[in-house]
Amino acid sequence: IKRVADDVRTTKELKFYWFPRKIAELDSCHHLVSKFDPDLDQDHPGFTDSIYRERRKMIGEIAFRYKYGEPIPRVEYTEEEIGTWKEVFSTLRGLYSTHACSEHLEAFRLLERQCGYSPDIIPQLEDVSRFLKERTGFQLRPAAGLLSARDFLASLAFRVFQCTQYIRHASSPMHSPEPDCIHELLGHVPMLADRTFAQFSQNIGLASLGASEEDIEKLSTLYWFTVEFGLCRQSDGVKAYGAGLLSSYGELLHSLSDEPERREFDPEAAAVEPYQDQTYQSVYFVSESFKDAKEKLRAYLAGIKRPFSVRFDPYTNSIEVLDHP
Ligand code: NLE
Ligand code: FE2
Repeated sequence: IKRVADDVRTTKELKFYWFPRKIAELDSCHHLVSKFDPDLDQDHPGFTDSIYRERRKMIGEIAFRYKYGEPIPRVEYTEEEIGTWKEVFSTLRGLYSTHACSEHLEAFRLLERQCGYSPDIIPQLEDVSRFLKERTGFQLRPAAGLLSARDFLASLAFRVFQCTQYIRHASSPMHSPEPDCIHELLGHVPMLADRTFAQFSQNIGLASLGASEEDIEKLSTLYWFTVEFGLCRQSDGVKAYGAGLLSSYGELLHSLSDEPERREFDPEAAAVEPYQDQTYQSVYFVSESFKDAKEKLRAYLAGIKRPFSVRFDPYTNSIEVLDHP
């Protein structure tokens, strides 16, 4: 205890990054990364499609205007958009029984029964958010695109998941380098309905608050190789739990084929492993179980230095800062 107190004193003058302490302050955590913007990225499948770009702008506006506490506005999806959803939903649904982890399968069945998941309708974020809130306390808020890692991770600390609402371009349904509602609804949402996984996600978020740039980079890489592209061992073999796999027919097959390398999950290694955000990963990390992953993560996070510590107060949805200089 003494050593900790000394550490705090020596770092007293350290400045740290602003972070939200109240859930409503997530209203200012929506900085976008322009990497995959269809207006700016020539390789985006929607770059030459002005109708698609207009649509993205319109749906993005919902996110920019959104304030915490409001119901998430519903989007009336077009026939073409529903067509894309249907194609991906039907193809992936068939693959889940052999490729998805049991937690995902179980939540997916619930979503079909209670939340209208089906090939014919794109579920609305507001309905899904209510469903999740009852299961694990997670809730959704709309995001206009790929967010900065700092903003995105900060929301996880509050059990808020920032969700895109537009859909991928119709020309590339089986893999998208950027998030879209297919990725969120088929990949992330079922996993966020699992208690252990929800805690795992929140813990990464809590560790990110006020962290150095270097630690944010490590945490988002760790997030990448677990929440996005993680595999886990189950009684009937290695299965996918990463949302980036569960929303991409192409990569889900690839991840469990003989092609990529699979390594035991080790947070120290996963936090610095180079990753691939344009196409399939060449390396995946395999966890023994969520419980095991959560424990390993906890040990790793305890080693990150910050001049203060944080605690989430679920009664007020706010962050308490302890040992503050
Ligand atoms: N590759 C995923 C998909 O096609 O759904 C999206 C990954 C977003 C990080
Ligand atoms: Fe994602």
